[in-house]
Amino acid sequence: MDATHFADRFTTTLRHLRGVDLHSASDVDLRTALAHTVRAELIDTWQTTHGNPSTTPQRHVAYLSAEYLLGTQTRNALLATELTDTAREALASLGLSLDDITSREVEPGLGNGGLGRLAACFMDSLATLEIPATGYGIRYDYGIFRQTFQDGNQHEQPDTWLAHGSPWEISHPERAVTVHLGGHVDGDNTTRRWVPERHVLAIPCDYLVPGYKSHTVNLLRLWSARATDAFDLTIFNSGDYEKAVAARTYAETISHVLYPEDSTPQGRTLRLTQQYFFAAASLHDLLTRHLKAGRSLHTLPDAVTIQLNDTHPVIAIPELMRLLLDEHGLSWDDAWHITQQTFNYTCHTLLPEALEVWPLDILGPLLPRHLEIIFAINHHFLDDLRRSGADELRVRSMSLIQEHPVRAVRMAHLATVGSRTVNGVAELHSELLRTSVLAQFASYWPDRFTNVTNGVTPRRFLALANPELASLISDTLNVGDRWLKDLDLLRGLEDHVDDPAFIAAFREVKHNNKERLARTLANRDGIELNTNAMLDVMVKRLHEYKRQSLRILHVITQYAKMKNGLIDLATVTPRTVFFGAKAAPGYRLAKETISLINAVATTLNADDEIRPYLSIAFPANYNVTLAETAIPAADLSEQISLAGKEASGTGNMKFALNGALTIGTLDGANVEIRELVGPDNFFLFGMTEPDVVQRQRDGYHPHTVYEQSADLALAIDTISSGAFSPSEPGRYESLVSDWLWNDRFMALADYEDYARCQEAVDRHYANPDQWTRSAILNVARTGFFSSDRSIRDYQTRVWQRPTK
Ligand code: 26V
Repeated sequence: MDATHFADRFTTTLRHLRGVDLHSASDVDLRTALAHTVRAELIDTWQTTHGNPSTTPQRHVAYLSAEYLLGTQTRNALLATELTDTAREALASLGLSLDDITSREVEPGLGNGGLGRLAACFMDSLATLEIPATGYGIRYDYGIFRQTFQDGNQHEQPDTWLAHGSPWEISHPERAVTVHLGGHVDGDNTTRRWVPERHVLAIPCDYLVPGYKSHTVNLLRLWSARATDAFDLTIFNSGDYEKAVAARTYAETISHVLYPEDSTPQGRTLRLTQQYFFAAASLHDLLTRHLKAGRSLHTLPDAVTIQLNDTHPVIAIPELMRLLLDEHGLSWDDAWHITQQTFNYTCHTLLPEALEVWPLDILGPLLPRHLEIIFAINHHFLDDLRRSGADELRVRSMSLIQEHPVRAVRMAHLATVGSRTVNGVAELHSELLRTSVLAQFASYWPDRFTNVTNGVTPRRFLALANPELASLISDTLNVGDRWLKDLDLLRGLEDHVDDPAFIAAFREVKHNNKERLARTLANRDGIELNTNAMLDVMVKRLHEYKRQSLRILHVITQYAKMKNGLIDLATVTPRTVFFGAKAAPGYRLAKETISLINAVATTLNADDEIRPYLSIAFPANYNVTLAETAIPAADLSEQISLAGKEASGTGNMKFALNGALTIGTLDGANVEIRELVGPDNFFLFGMTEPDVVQRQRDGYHPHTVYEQSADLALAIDTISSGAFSPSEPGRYESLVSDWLWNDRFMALADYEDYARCQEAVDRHYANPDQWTRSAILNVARTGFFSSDRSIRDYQTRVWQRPTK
C-alpha cells in the first residue's frame, strides 16, 4: 500500500466510521480512524492464517493468563506490517502528524506488572515466529489504577481506558458462551450432575496480534461478562424489577476491574469468579473448535497444549475434568490422562504468601462440582503417593488441600499434579522451585520440571522504544533489521566496541534519549530532568522484597554527607535517581515507602546547592508507555531484590538491551545477565541465596547492623530527625521501626556492600569511554533475552515435547 492509498483509506474511514471530515475530526476521531485503517490490513492476513487450518502436526498453543499488559497498539501494528513510513507520509500529506496522533493513544493496562507484560511479549513472539496460538484472558472494564500523588501519598483513580472506545477490539456478542456458577450437585456415586444456580455470558472481545514481518496474525481473546436473559428472567418473573436489575449488575461486575494486588492474594469470591469465568469460557472455545474440526476428545493433547500463566487459571484443570466426565461421559482414567497431558504450568514466584490458596468455604459454594473433582484428584494422587512409600508427613505436605489456618485448595499443588510440565522463569528460580517450593513434587516427578528463562520483545523495547539505537544497530551490523528477529546477531556489535565513531554515535543516542525523556517528563509531570547527570533508574512494583528502601536509604546517606561537608561536591558524579512504582492499595509499608521517596525528592530537588549533584525524579503512574521512554534513557539499572526472591525480572533485561549497566544482586535472571555480559560490565553486590538462608538461620538482628554502620545510621537518623517531614518528625517511624526490628527482606544487611558497589559505579562512570564500552557490551551480549528465544524454548521443552 502506498501513501496515497493509505491517505485515501484513512479519510474514508474517518467519514464512514466516525461521520466526520478532516477539518471537523477530533483527536479521538483521528486516533480511531488510524487504528481502523491499520487494523484492516491485519484482518486480511488474519483471515489467511485462520482460514486455512494448519496441516502441520504442531500443537496449537493456548495461553491462559488473567493479565495482559499490552501497551499501546498502533505503532506496534504499523511496525509489524512495515507501514510506519507510509502512514507517516500519508498523514503528513493531510497536514497531520503520526507521532501526535499515536502519542495520545491510551494503553490497555490489563495487568499488574511483570507477569502481565510477559504475557504480552509472548503473544508478540508467538505471532512473529508464526506459531499458531490463542491468548485467553479477561477484558477488564478498568485496568490497573491510575496513580496520583497528593502531598506525596499515593491515591488510586479508576483507569478509564475504555472511555473513548477501543478501536483495536472486535467484540462478538453473538458468539457469547454461557458460564455457570453456584448451585449444588445431584446424583449418586456413579453419575454426578452439577445443577448451577446462576449463569453469565462471556462475550469474546478479540484483539489481533500481528507478528513482526510475519505471515501470522494471532488472536488474543478477552472475555467480557454480561448477564444472560435467563439470569434476569427468573428473578424478573418473580415480580421484583429492582432485583432483576441488581442481578444484571452483579453478572457484569465479574469483568469489571482488575485486582491491583500482586503477590498477596486476598481470597475474595469475586476474584475466584473471574478466574473460573475466563477459564471456563476459554475451555469451551477450545473444545468447540477441536470437535468442530471432527476430532476426538482423546486426541486433545495432540492438538492443543494449554499454558497456565501462574495459578490464576488453574481452575481450568477441574473444569476440563468436569467437561470430559459429566458432559462427554469419559471414564475417570481417560479424562485424567487427557487433562494431565494437556496442561502446563508456569510458576512466577517464590514468596510463600503469593501462592494462591482457595478456602473451601469460598470454592465450595461457587463451584461445588469442581470441589468434588478436586477431592477426587487428590484422593487418586495421595493413593499413588502412599503406594510409592511416602509417609503421612509427606502425604500431608503434598496434599492438594491444606488444613491450617483454614481448609483450602493449594492451587500450585493442583497445577503441578494436573500438568505435563512445570517451569520456573529463570535458571535460579527453577532451581529453587525444584529444591524448595515444590521440592517434594520435583523428587517424585523429576522429568516434569524444567526451566524457561523469561524474555522481552525487541520489537517494542528496542525498535519502538529506542528507534535511534535500532537504526545505529542496523547501520553497524549491515544485516538490515534482520537482527530484530534474530537477536543473537547483536553479538556482531562486539567488533565495533573499540571504534571511536561507533562509540560516539552510541553515546549520542543515549543522550538524545535522555532529552526525549526530559521532554516527556516536563509535559506529563512538570518534572525537570537534568540530562547531564547519570540517570539511575528503579522502576517496578513497590514491594519490600524488591527493596526500594535500600535505594532510598543510600540516596539519603549521600545527601546527608553532602550537606554535612563529608563529601566534596567537586568530586561528585552527578546523578538523577528515577523511581517508578505503584503500591497495592492495601499495602501499608509500600505506601509509606512511596511517601518517603516523595518527601526526600521534595527536599533534594528544592535544594539549589545539592540538586545539580543529586536529585530524584518520581513521576506518578509508571506504565508501559512511560517505560518505553524511560528505559532507553537509563545509564544504570537497579535490580536489587533480596537474593532468592525475584523469580526472574524482565525490566532487568530491557535495560541491559538498551545499554544500561546493572547494579544488582545474584537474583532471578540477573544471574544470567551477569554471566552473559561478563563481571566487568555488571555491578554485583549483596548476599547470595545460600548466604541469606544461613544468615536467617544464625538469627538476623537488623538493629545490630544499624549500630555497626555509621553511613546507614546517618540515613536512618536523618529520617528520624524529621529532615524530610519537618511538620511531623515522627512521620516515618513505622518504616524506621520495621527496618530496625523486622526487615524481613534484609535491606540493612546488604546496605554496606550496596554502598561500596555504588562507589564502583561512580568510578566506572567517571571514565566515559570505559562506561560506554560496558554499555555496548551489554547490548551486544543480551540477545539471549529476546522473548523469541523464550518461546522457542517453550516449543521444544514444553509445548511440542513428544509424549512418551
Ligand atoms: C499474583 C496475584 C495474587 C492475587 C491477586 C492478583 C495477583 C496478580 C498477580 C500475581 C502474580 C504475582 C507474580 C508475578 O507477577 N511474578 C512476576 O513474574 C514475572 C514474569 O515471570 C517475573 O519476572 C517476576 O520476577 C515475578 O515477580
